[in-house]
Amino acid sequence: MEKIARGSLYLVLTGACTNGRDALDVAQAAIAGGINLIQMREKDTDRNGLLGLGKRLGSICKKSGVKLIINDDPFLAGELDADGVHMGQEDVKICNLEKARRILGKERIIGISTHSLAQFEEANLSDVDYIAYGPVFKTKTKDYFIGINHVEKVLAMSEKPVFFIGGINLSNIDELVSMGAENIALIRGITEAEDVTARTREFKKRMGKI
Ligand code: 3NM
Repeated sequence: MEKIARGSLYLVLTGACTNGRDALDVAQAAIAGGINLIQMREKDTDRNGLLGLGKRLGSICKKSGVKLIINDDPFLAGELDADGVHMGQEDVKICNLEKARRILGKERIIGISTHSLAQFEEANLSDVDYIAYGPVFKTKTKDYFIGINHVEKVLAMSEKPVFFIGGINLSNIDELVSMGAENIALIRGITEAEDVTARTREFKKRMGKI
């Protein structure tokens, strides 16, 4: 089976962006709506906190066949027996991809963020299982965005599944899908929805997956 199914919707879960709701409840609701992967992305939580949250998220995800990806830290991903790790451009300076692969083995997922064509080209040649490309739209998480001009180029050259990320919502997803985007990753488009399950389902529908 492919590590990343075509047409995957990827929730990057950050507790600070849930409008005060429990991150686990939001995860559960997204799972009910058909989310395919969840990333635990908590930049301000200490390791013990991450271990606790990661265990609880892992158990929810396992029950429903959703993949759990841990942000930044392959050691933590291994310790949690998660499905994989997501590495940022800064993370790979601390732990390079070869080392991450040695820690996690070839069955687990390694994904990487890219923010330019040059970074994408480099990632495309490396041992990763998916490439995230963005921010494609304006997002509160980053102070810049790279736009959608190169979306088709990136898709044409890619050897791996590509997740587009950054500011994706119901008003702009159709444009991405019409350009050929198959996989989408997002935070607020899902975590800030009043009805997380319905919103997740709507994204899947727009992606042609319902
Ligand atoms: N990474 P939202 S954009 C976590 O471009 C993250 O690498 C990005 O949140 C990248 O869907 C981003 O709320 C934020 O814009 C995604």
